[in-house]
Amino acid sequence: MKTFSEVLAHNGVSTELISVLNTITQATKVLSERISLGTFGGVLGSAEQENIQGETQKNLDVLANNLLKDYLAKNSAVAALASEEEEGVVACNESGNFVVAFDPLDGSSNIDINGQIGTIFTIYPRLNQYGCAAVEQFLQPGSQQVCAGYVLYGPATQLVLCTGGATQSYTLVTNPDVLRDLGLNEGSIDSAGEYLLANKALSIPRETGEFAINMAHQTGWPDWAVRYISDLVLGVSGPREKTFNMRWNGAMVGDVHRILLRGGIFLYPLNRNKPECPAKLRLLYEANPMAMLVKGAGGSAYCQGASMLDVTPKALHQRVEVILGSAAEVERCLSYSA
Ligand code: P6P
Repeated sequence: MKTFSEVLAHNGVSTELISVLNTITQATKVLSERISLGTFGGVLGSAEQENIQGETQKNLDVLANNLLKDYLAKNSAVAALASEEEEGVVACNESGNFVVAFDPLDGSSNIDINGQIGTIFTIYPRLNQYGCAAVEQFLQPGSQQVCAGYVLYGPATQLVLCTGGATQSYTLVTNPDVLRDLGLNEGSIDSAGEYLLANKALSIPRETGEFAINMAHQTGWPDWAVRYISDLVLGVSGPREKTFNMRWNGAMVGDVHRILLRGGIFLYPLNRNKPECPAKLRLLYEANPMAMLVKGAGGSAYCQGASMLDVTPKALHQRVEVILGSAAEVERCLSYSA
C-alpha cells in the first residue's frame, strides 16, 4: 500500500505541490484525532461568534480554520490563502508558487450530532502579475485548479484528491498493528497516521437512481427544478418510469462522497424565497473543488447551464447554483431548463 505522497510523486506531481498537500493533510490528521474524541476533543458546541457569512461559528469551525491557516502560512510554497471563515485574502509567503482556498469545516450543523463533516480545499497556481495577496489570485476559473480535494471525517477518515488525472481516494490509518493483524504489512506508519491509497481511479456510474436535494426549499425553486424533481418522485408511474431514492447529508462533502462511490445527482438550485442570497454554495471552495473531483471520476458539474469549471469567479465568497453527479442524469436534468 502506498501513501498519497508516494502515489503523487509516482504520477509526476511536483515536490512543491506535494509539500502543500502534506501541510494540508497534517492539519486534517490533527482534526481527525480531535473529532474522534467527540465531547472530550473540545470541538463541540458554538463559538458564540459570527463569521463573514453571518453564520454562527462552531468551535470546530474556528479550530479547523486556525489550524489550516497556521500550517499553510509556514509553508514557503504558499503565497496566500482564502477561507470560508476569513473575510479577505490572507497573505502568506511572497515567494510562494501556489494559493490555497478552503472550507475548513463543511457541514457544521452535523458536528454536534456526530454526522459526516469534512474539510474541502483547492489549490491554484500563483499569478505573478498580481501581488501574492491580491484577490485576483482567487478569481481564476475552476479549470485552472492544479489540485482539488476533501477530507471526510466519517467512520473512516478519507482523503479524496484530484491533480488533473483520475480522482483517487485514501484512508487514514493510525494503527499499523491492526493492519498487521489483517496481514497487511505497511511498514512504518508515524503516530499521526498515514493516508494510504484505497482507490486509484474512482468512477461515477453514468446512470443513477439516487438524488440529493433539500426538499424543504422547493417552494423557492425555479420551475425547471420543480418539474425535474417531481418526475423523479413520480418514479415508475411518471415519465421516467424508474424508481428513485433520495439522500441528503446536510454536508456537501458527504453527498459528493456517496456520488463518487456509487453515483447520484446533487442539486442546490437558486431559491427565490431568499432574494438577498438566492444561491447557497460557494464557488471557490465548495463548488469548484467538487466539480474537479467529480469530473476526474467521469461525472459532470454545472451552474445555471454553464460547465462549473468554466465559470470565472467575481468575488471571493461568490455563491452559485450547483448541479453535479452522474453524467447522463445531469444531462437529463439540464434538459428541463433548456
Ligand atoms: P441546507 C453546509 O452548510 C453546506 O454549505 C453544504 O455542505 C450543504 O450541502 C448545504 O450547505 C446544506 O444546506 O440548506 O440543506 O442546510
